[in-house]
Amino acid sequence: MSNHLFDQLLPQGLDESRVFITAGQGRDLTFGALEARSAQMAHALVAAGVGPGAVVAAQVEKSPQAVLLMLACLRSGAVFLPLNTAYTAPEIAYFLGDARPQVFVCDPARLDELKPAATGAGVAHCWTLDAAGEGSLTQHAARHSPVFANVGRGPDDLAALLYTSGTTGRSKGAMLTHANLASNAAALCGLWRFTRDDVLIHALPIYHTHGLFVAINVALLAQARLLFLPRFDVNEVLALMPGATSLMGVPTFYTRLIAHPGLDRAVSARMRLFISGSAPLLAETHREFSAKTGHAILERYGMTETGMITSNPYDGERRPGTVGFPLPDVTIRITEPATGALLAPGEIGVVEVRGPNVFCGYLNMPEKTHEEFRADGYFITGDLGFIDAQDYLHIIGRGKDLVISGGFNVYPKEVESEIDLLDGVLESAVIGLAHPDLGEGVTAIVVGKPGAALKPEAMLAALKARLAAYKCPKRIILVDDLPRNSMGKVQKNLLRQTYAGLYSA
Ligand code: MCA
Ligand code: AMP
Repeated sequence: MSNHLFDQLLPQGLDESRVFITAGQGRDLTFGALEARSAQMAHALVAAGVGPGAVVAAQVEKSPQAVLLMLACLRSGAVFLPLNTAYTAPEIAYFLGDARPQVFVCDPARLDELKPAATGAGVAHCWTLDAAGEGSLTQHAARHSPVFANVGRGPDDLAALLYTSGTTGRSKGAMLTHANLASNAAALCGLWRFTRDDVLIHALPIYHTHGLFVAINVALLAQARLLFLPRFDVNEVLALMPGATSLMGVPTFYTRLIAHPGLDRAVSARMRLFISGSAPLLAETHREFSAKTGHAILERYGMTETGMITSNPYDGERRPGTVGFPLPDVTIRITEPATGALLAPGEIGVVEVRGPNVFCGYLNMPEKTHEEFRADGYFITGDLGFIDAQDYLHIIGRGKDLVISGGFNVYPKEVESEIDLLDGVLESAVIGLAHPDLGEGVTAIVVGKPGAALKPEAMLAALKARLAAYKCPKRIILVDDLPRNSMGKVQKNLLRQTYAGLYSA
């Protein structure tokens, strides 16, 4: 039966002996193995009661087997829910409770800690998978046939569920269809000219759109090869560069590469494409990289809810400080945030997007979904920008209260809610401040209750038990009160000005 996304990613008749993922120490995965072993995993999922539309959640380290799990979900008709490995047990409990998966796969080292959350959410099977690709998932799969008749799935069926943080503090599960993912992968593969000759350095995590759907799906479509690194390590990336053709990364990858003495024209001579996204790439970083390597970084812009929206051109000028043009089939417009009225070129407003890439709603949140779409189907991104005279989109800020740290989104409200629960805290304001490595550093400004002796280190330790490490403030600043406007609203702009140079010292 036809399975919309899988049939495009892994069409029949592929050269089975070609290597798709190189992960070191005999852990390469060929296209043949991809087909056979994802079939075994799909059987295991079906045997565990996974039917069309069932959710399979995974909080696992990066490995080729984690990619097999994503493919097995597609094949069995399931909805794949990848979860950031930094999430704590309380965070996991929320996601499982909201998504109600049939199967949850986690790292064996965290099984005891996370099992109560899974049981509480009514998860039928809790399996394991470690960084080496071992665990009960692999054991279950090994018992099954390497041939699997894919469950039929059409373009509008759900393929994945990805949580994005919410401005109100509650994360929202963005529901992505087969067509959303297939159309975006095809557009990017063409636009960025990926072919069988490409070797992509893959140093991103695989639980977000960037590392999962942009990097892996584009490489699959092109039948290119991935060099899998467990995480970004500047020395390892430089060591792989002479044998590679492309890199996808967040701006922090590029600032760290620029700061390394090993980055030069010689090491990057065989590379044809450096792509950046997930957070703003400073024009200065673009220019410095170009000066050291001769390569113009190609910046693109996207969101979990939409996949990629715009990209600088492959040929043509890759203009620093801009995110380029809409992808084929995607349309964007700039509107007045409050009214939705269309703005003229050059005017700053909120970016809206429509196209086959745009998700179909937030799980269990029909009202939130309704609020974020215009009546004519445009999705309101919450990013502020303008379109210049040559049609390049510039993102100049965010209408939403959001901090992007090293490419990870942090919603201040979520962090403030946890800080406010700590003993002795009266109130808090969380802001993002310019950070030389992470782009923005999460910073908490905290007011104590009268007489309370707050200790930032102890506060941080308590926060780390509740919040993923990347969401925890890099600095906590204690103050007597927060600046407020006449309406009583905390003036975060003033706080951002006051502490602007905090991380540059
Ligand atoms: C790690 N830490 C961080 C971050 N990463 N803190 C703040 N922000 C971060 N991004 C914490 C660690 O837990 C650790 O805390 C401490 O900082 C030191 O970590 P370090 O060794 O410097 O971190 P790293 O392992 O080198 O990671 C930095 C990184 C990584 C390479 C920038 O965060 C990364 O790979 N980011 C990519 C994110 C990404 O894929 N975003 C795409 C999503 P402690 O010492 O307390 O334990 S957005 C998306 O998909 C949209 C659609 C799009 O447009 O792409
Ligand atoms: P996420 O919710 O993780 O999907 O993050 C999406 C957000 O990342 C967007 O709404 C933007 O604010 C930001 N983003 C992604 N790419 C870029 C970029 N190239 N420049 C500026 N912001 C970006």
